[in-house]
Amino acid sequence: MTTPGKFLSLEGLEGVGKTTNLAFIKERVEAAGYELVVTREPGGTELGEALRDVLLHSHHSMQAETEMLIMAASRSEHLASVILPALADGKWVLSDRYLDASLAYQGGGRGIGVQTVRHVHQLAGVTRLPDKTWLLDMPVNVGRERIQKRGKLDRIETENVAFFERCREAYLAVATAEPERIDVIDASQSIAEVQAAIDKSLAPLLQRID
Ligand code: T5A
Repeated sequence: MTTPGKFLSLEGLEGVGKTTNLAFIKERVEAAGYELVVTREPGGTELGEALRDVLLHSHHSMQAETEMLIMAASRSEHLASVILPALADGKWVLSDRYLDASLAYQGGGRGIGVQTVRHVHQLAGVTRLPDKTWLLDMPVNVGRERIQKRGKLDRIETENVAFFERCREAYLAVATAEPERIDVIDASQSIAEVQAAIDKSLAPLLQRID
């Protein structure tokens, strides 16, 4: 029987370094002999990538609830058609954002409430949580400075500082409620320090028992 793989996710506000650290984690997991599927949200499937375009790059105005439901629809598809099959096949999965992003952005930022967002995801069949999540955390203004250097902002990135403060607060509250799953990492440190912290909590997961 195939041993199921592990499900990992990276979370945090804009510019905290999620993309920067994906390659590092991939290299570590593969060096330990596991196959890793790297994916992202919103997105991760053909339908999800189309929904990502609507969410981030379209000029449709949308209610907070509409945004949440599209995120949940994209995630439901992603979980059922990419994440769960890969895990069942013994592969590991690393997702650049997952459910916690909706708890933070739609639950906290948009003010829908974390419990309501969780409930909607249960209805959408999103019942699998990651085995390990790294929440890269740092003051809102530091991340904003990093992404502003990059140029054009997407629909959500143009929100104001108060919105991102609410997202950060919700992320930290979820991490406090689930300390076993979520490791909060100070993302204002150097890249090497951030990666050393990730490595420390990844190492025990990589130990083979077979
Ligand atoms: N969203 C998403 C929701 O509202 N609800 C949801 O459910 C989901 C899933 C998605 C957007 O959708 C929202 C949240 C977002 O607004 P995204 O594609 O995930 O967006 O993109 P962003 O979060 O915007 O990703 P970014 O590319 O902006 O940020 P990253 O990936 O965290 O940062 P990264 O790695 O690109 O780094 C940014 C810059 O900082 C430097 C890097 O070199 C780079 O230049 N950097 C550092 N510099 C100094 N020290 C460090 N430690 C550094 N780490 C990185």
